[in-house]
Amino acid sequence: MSKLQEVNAAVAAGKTKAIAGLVQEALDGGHSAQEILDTMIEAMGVVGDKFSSGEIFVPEMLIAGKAMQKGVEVLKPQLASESSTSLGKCIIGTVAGDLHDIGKNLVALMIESAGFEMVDLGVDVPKEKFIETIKANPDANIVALSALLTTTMPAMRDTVKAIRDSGLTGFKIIVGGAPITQEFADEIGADAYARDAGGAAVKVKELVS
Ligand code: B12
Repeated sequence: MSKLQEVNAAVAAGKTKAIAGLVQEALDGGHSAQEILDTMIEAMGVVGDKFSSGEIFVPEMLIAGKAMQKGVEVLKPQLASESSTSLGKCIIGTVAGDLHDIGKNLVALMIESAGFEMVDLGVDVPKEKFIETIKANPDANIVALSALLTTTMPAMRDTVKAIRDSGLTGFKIIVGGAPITQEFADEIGADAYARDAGGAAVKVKELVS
């Protein structure tokens, strides 16, 4: 089994103790941080499919998520190249009712390394909290919303609407997450959509330029 396959298998099996060492070994063996991240994301896809088919349950999904987070910790220095320029401030959070944060954290990391100061509100963030935070940070020029469940897409829609209805201006809204599409982003009035963390960093730079 190659090192990348070992990393993949360790995430899928939720090996939270072994994962950091395996990721480090993969890096030392010459694999890029992006390659290692890609194989971990692929493993999470398999975990999701097994959950859908009833082969595994929430605890297994949770432990795989923990393993992935520990693996990402090791990759952070490689993924986030220090940026000396300041492009502004980004407020990020996972919308109300949604507890998924692995993807959101990756997006935050990539946007931060693109040169933005980050205000991370965490998960299950009510729309009122986004508005309150935008008011408290008048220098914020990006608001980023994440949703991983089809059932929380309406909360994303409500959040964008509430932010627009608040009359606050001076920032752009970017949305993303597995069930989100460009079409949905357009429909709910977001300014931008990106499919993954790398794309999010590119998009936010475009939005403020
Ligand atoms: C790990 C996991 C969990 C963990 C979350 C742990 C954590 N700290 O995040 C736990 C166990 C808590 C969990 C719970 C549940 N989950 Co879950 N989970 C997953 C799983 C396996 C992996 C998610 C993940 O981390 N992927 C890896 C990251 C890197 O990818 P990502 O999140 O998609 O993020 C990338 C992009 O989407 C994008 N992105 C993300 N956010 C943003 C934001 C912006 C602004 C932008 C631009 C881009 C962007 O960039 C990211 C990086 O490239 C997925 C399956 C899957 N394939 O996604 C199911 C999945 C999302 N879960 C699912 C379900 C059903 C649930 C539960 C309802 C299960 C239950 N019965 O309780 C609960 C809901 C809890 C809640 N209220 O939120 C379903 C959703 C189905 C649907 N269509 O709605 C999935 C798809 C599994 C499945 N196939 O059925 N889950």
